[in-house]
Amino acid sequence: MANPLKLLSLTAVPVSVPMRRPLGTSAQTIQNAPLLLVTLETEEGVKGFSYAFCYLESVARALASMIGDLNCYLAGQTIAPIELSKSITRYFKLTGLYGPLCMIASTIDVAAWDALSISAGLPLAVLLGGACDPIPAYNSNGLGLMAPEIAADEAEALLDHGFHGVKMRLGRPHFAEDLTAVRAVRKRLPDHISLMVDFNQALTFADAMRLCPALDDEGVYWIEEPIKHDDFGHAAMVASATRTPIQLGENLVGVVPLFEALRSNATDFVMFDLDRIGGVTGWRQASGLAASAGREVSSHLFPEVSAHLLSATPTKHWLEYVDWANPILENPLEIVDGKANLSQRPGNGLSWNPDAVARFRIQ
Ligand code: SMN
Ligand code: MG
Repeated sequence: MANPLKLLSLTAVPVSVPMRRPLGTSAQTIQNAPLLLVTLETEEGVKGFSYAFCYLESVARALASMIGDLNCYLAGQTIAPIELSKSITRYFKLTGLYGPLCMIASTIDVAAWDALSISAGLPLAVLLGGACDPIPAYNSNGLGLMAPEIAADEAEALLDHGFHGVKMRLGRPHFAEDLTAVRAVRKRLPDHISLMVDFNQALTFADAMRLCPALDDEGVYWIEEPIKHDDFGHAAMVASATRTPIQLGENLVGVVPLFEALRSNATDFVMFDLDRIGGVTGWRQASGLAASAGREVSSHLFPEVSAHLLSATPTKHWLEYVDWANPILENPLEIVDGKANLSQRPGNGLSWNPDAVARFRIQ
């Protein structure tokens, strides 16, 4: 039978949700998560949900108004994500589909796949061919650029719920300070706990060639984004000079740069950001590329939906867990023994708590 779902409306509500543990990166400190909550309604009454993490409140506000315009443009179209994606690409042909605009396209795609899996009566992971088993997660809340002993205390606290990994941010003005913090955290964590570190692109190429190998004997599981995220040629040199695996991918927009990163051996592992890689549709294409290049795939943010996608990713690796959306979710993602329990309901498991949405709404 032909897919009967047709898009009736798209609505978006920007919210700013206080974070339990602020995130101090080398680029910016984030205290509140600005989220854009998107609801896609179909003529058949099925609703699909998704959210974008917008980094800035101003971006969440701006994207909400663009979703309003796209609502008029897409109304009446069949919920066929590949076709919807072509329509959205055409809509943004002259602006280019980059930066926050690609978040809009991805978020609509995620909501469309949610509606499809709800109408099929299947969890998203199952619809995509995954097993729906629990996914190993590392706790990526907090652990920003803080004093070494405070970081060690926070790292220990982040092991609640049985997490087997945590990620700390690096990129202080002097590497000696980063090293002291890494040593303090590593010393406090049991040996079997993986410690990821994330520079958020803070290093120059020349510094990375020196400083990444300097972390090789410090018990670090991966080194994330040491240099500018799209400098693949230099990243490949850093990766071959460093025994610790290099991780990058959160800033890759669509599959073309991923293909380039893989082809130039810029990274040992890859991570996909659901809202930059192109939603569920983009992730599926990207996971095929990663599998063909023999690279393990982790997720970046959006743990609720990314858990479904990892479940259906042949080379799945780690889920990045953050609790930032929990206050506005009716059913926050459950972590048991360090693994994320995928929602077994049809769809991706997202739905909004109306009281919380009203409370945190950006005016
Ligand atoms: C990050 C996530 C969200 C905002 C800023 C930085 C970070 C990560 O790079 O990988 O978690
Ligand atoms: Mg990162």
